[in-house]
Amino acid sequence: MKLIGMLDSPYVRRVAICLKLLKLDFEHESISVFSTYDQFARINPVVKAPTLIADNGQTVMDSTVILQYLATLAGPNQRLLPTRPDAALRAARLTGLALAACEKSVQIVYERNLRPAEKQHEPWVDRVSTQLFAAYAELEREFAAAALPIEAEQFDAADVTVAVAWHFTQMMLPGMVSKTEHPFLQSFSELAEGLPVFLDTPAE
Ligand SMILES: N[C@@H](CCC(=O)N[C@@H](CS)C(=O)NCC(=O)O)C(=O)O
Repeated sequence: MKLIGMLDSPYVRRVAICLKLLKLDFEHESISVFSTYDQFARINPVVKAPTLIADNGQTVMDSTVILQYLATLAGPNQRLLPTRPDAALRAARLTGLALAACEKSVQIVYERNLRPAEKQHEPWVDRVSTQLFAAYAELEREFAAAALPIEAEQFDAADVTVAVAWHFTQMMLPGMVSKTEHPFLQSFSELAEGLPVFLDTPAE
């Protein structure tokens, strides 16, 4: 199995960390959807990171879809995607919020880095920023209200995704989402980023 994509993508990083938590063997090829577009296109013509090349050679994209497939390889007792309805609902809610935060962060980064200055559209950036702040405000409320995992073994894919999302936004848009106004997210992120599996899968 091969994971294609750069770890500075939160989507690639969440899959890489989950692969390790599931103890599944995989190779990682750090290919960029931008600087090595043609090389990426030869693997997946849609050029989306992450792309997983399964053992039979078929390619699969979209981090959530990839994680659903990986959970089946890990067996019914895997705990990355909870199956109990209350735990699954909470994981779905956290994952949706964290992925929205990733998407809004990526949209701001693309607007700032890919568009020429004269073509930037501030009302769009304002709208996306408001959505980004709302996603993190909701996540902070969720995290304030529940016990958080401490050991890597306690992390499910939703926990990984929240930690990766927060780190990504702080890395790509420093100062945009206040750390002091999100103390639960910030301390959860510090804990997660200090775990061996996160240190072994660096975003930078
Ligand atoms: N919903 C997708 C989003 C993946 C995504 O947008 N990845 C970015 C890299 S961070 C990408 O492939 N960008 C190139 C493009 O969209 O053309 C997922 O969860 O995997």
